Amino acid sequence: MPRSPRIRAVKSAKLLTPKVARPKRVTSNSAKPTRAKPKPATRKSVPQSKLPIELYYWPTPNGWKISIMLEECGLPYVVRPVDISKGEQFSPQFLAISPNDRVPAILDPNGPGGRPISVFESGAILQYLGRKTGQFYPRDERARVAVDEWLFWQMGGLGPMAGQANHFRRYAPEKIAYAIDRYTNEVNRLFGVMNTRLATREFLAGRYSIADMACVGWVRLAERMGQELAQFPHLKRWFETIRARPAVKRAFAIRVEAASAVDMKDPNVRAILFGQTAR
Ligand SMILES: N[C@@H](CCC(=O)N[C@@H](CS)C(=O)NCC(=O)O)C(=O)O
Repeated sequence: MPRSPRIRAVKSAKLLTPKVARPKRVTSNSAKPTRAKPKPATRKSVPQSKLPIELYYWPTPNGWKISIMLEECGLPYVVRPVDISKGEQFSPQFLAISPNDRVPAILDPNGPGGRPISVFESGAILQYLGRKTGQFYPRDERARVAVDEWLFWQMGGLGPMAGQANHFRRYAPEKIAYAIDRYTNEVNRLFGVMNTRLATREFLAGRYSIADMACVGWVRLAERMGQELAQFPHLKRWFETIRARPAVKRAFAIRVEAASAVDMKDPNVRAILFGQTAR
């Protein structure tokens, strides 16, 4: 029997309303660390180390990267849905931890030095969790460079190109052939690059790593980007191997009810998601 995902709550659409005591101070990477005075333990207070990581999440390929990593590492976490169709990504509380108004982000109550830390950008989160746990992100420099190469390849190439292919194929009000062909072809080229790489190794950087976790969600949605996995036999084998992992199954099984109810034809939703300019 597959274990259920290691999460405490998935239904709450209320942003930043943790069920556990919230840490007093969040130290972001850019902020100067502040030494918090140790508080005398009371019966009601929850020790920092026992607090789960908060995952600010929406069920998309970028969100899956992090739920997969948390599941793979067996880290306790709580899902905080951020309803991007309602504009919750622009709330001041969320912007304080994710200034790019995008999910995913995490808040780790037990960060470096035992103090809370928030992290945004899925690649940075994967690297942080890899360093924190010593898992799926090798310490050996040569092995780490290989993981970084494929992680950055995903962040700068596969993710953005697949995102645009999806947009122009499914959401653009006019079917612009040039844009559809441009991004569909680019995703096809990138799938080909992965397929060639995977012809000679089991995973992108040799061993299963955060680089594979970064890519798998985009391959899962291949059809939406106009791709046929049968064209890429090594990529298909890789995808099926990863999809069969119990942790990945648990991550993909997380349901956020509000997300299933989003109507992408709703003019309000479209204005929020597709009408963004500088604020
Ligand atoms: N580079 C960012 C991209 C994150 C991103 O694009 N997230 C999307 C969901 S997949 C989002 O938050 N969209 C909200 C919006 O478009 O307003 C990362 O990898 O974390």
